[in-house]
Amino acid sequence: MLSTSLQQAFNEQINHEMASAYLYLSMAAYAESRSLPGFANWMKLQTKEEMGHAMKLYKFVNERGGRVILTAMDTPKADFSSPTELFEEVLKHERQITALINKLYEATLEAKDYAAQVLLHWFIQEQVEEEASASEILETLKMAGEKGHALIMMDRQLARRGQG
Ligand code: OFO
Repeated sequence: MLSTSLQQAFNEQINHEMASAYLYLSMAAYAESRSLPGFANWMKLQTKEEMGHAMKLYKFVNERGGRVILTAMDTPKADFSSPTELFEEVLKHERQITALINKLYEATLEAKDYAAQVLLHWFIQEQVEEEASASEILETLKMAGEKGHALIMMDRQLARRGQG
């Protein structure tokens, strides 16, 4: 059985994951508006991944006899000055999520909730990948620049995400 305080902490993380999905969908919409379908593809797949994260936590809370309570989300950022700023925001956001996952993990250590710790090992590992992929794309954008050909190439590369 999940403790009351862990139940609340897990519900908060469900909110953060849903807010991540909402933010990435907003980023996808920005990319569509800039005629960058590859960037939009990457963001829409990211939205699905974040929904997956939220659902993993949702399932866990229910399996442990807890109660999922959903709460309001903030309006996500809609405007970005450039595709590079977009990925700067992705990386910043993922670093914030990593810090939240670490905090949640600390709460499970305090509560000696071993099952919750095992679940969070997956999230801790996932954050390593999330930060690495955002950082790699950001570095390429910085190196190659955002003008003409380089941006088109990057858009094509991001269009391939999810194609196996
Ligand atoms: Fe982007 O990893 Fe969940 O929030």
